[in-house]
Amino acid sequence: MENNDTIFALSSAPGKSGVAVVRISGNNLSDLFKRIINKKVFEPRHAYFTNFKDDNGELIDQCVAIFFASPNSFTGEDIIEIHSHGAMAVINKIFDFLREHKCRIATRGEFSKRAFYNNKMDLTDVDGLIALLDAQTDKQRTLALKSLTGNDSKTYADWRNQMIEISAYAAAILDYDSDDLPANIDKKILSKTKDLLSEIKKSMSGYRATRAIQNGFNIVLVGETNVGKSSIFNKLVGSNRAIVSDIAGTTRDVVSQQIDIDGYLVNLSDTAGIRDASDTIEKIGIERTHAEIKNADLVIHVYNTVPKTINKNEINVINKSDLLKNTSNKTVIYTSVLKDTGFDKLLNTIKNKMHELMGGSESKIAINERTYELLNECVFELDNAINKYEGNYDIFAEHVRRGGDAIGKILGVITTSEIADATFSRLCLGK
Ligand SMILES: Nc1nc2c(ncn2[C@@H]2O[C@H](COP(=O)(O)OP(=O)(O)OP(=O)(O)O)[C@@H](O)[C@H]2O)c(=O)[nH]1
Ligand SMILES: [Mg+2]
Repeated sequence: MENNDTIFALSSAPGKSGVAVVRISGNNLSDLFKRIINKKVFEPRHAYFTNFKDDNGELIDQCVAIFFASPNSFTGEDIIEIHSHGAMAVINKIFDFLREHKCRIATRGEFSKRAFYNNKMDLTDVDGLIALLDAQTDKQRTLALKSLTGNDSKTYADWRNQMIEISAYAAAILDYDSDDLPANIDKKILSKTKDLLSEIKKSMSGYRATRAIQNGFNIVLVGETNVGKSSIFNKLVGSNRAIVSDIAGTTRDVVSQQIDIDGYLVNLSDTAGIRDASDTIEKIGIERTHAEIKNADLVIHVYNTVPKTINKNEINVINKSDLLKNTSNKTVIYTSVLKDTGFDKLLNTIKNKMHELMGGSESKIAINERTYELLNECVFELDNAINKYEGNYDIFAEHVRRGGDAIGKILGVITTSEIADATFSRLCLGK
């Protein structure tokens, strides 16, 4: 623990609201609680209505206050929650009162940091909490909750325990008589390590899916000028966000908007139409289109007639189908912004493509940049154990042990203060 200060923060959103929640955490807060509710005795986890007064006897607000006794609280310390009216004037007055009672304002993520140091959460739980607070779509919410409720911690702890066991057996091969060890222990630990390595690698393949859920799928509309990319973009985002005109080369910059498709966050981008442009600005726009394509998870290629060659990795849309007599090609999707046709089919195809990109199933664990790096470290060590030990079980044991340490860092069981600090600073105030 860094210090024993009593800390407080506004845990609800700042600004005017119906109810505001101020949270206080520290050791032995019962006297402070008695003072707030103006009672000599109380029970934890009961809601007390109080005419909350400052030290001059002036009413601050009519509030509800709850006491959570250590260790059964979010931080593991005593916690007081004050539910007041959500006016800044009230909140400021409560803050003044708390400052006068030797409390200080919490730093970003300080509540969670205390929960971590009091073993209430491990770092993957904190990662889950950060992701949940950032969640905009339903898929983000469910993925974050899986991680927050300890699902990932169990998987990591299991992997780590297996590595500790394997490493202990490997070290024992040198120190003990083979009669004292389980039969074929050398073969067993090798095959166990291989199984573990493939399981970890498999889980890592879900990183793309997890990242797409967390940061959004990048879907980009491309095609020649004037085919109706901006019109389709506007149709999909549901507003006239991009300029539409019959002048070829209307869109010059990338226009992006976030939308929710089937619970997935999508970053949809409209781009400058591709042609042999002579105009300098249009040329830059076309360069940007190519950059967007590189960064895209999915490309929607818009045409006005069926092209000779079709790229199967893209969704091929033939727009302005109202002007066509023949709309029978099965490998493309015909749309008309003018007649408002074909968009159900287009949306369904986008949904199916997204599911396909996710590999059918979403990852067992929620992986972020921090955990991905450490998983890579683990894979590197297990790879080395298997391929470089050359009969030396001390080397084998050491690599597997390091692999286990990498997982320990994911959980925060093995931690440096930099890792913890970097994680907590991503939280908001009051968490
Ligand atoms: N008939 C018909 N016209 C359409 C349709 N969709 C778009 N248009 C018209 O086609 C013209 C070009 O549309 P935009 O959406 O600006 O085309 P764009 O591909 O974004 O063009 P650039 O930005 O220049 O690359 C406009 O006049 C639209 O009204 C359609 O489905 N049918
Ligand atoms: Mg356009």
